[in-house]
Amino acid sequence: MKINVNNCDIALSAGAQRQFPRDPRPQIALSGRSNVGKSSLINTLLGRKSLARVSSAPGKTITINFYNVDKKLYLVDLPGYGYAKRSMDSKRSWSTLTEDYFLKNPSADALKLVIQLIDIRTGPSDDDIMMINMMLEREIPFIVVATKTDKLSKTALKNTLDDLHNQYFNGTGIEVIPFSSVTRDGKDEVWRRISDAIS
Ligand SMILES: Nc1nc2c(ncn2[C@@H]2O[C@H](COP(=O)(O)OP(=O)(O)O)[C@@H](O)[C@H]2O)c(=O)[nH]1
Ligand SMILES: [Mg+2]
Repeated sequence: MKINVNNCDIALSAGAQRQFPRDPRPQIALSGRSNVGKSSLINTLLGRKSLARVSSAPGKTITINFYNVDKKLYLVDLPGYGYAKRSMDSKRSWSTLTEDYFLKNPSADALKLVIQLIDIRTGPSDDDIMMINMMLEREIPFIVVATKTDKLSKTALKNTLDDLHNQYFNGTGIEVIPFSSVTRDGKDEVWRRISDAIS
């Protein structure tokens, strides 16, 4: 399928489950901690500077943003999780809206792939692991993308990827795709996975 990435816009910003799109167009969702680079990844995939809002502070209003890409798919920017300071607050680090997206989504069949972002320097957080386990349990297709590879030297990057694999993903069949929105490392690979998922 040919996708014209120049033909994209924000389709809607949903603050409640009833606002989720109900058309059958395939959805690719971005999941990850606040600040891990979800919005930057969307901008990189679409070759834009600032279609998706990139911020250094965790967002205040919780919305799910649906980006319409060439009327062929939605890229879905989910709220970042995991910035609660104390473990007692950990429940609150998950927004009800995100839960609704996965558990009460009228277009659940349209969700073709979740791109689970983790920071290459820190590896998966407890919340990331929880998210991955939820997707495994529910058989939601996903890939893991390790962001900010530009922050590591070539050698450190290779060692870190090996460590990540050995510590967390060995024998799971889960592959980690290195990515940087600064160097665009991994952009083509992520697009390939998206194309495969929607074809
Ligand atoms: N060096 C570097 N910084 C990045 C990368 N991706 C995101 N950032 C920075 O990380 C911060 C959070 O990015 P953002 O895309 O808003 O994360 P989000 O909260 O997951 O949407 C911003 O300051 C970005 O410029 C990357 O690949 N490399
Ligand atoms: Mg964002």
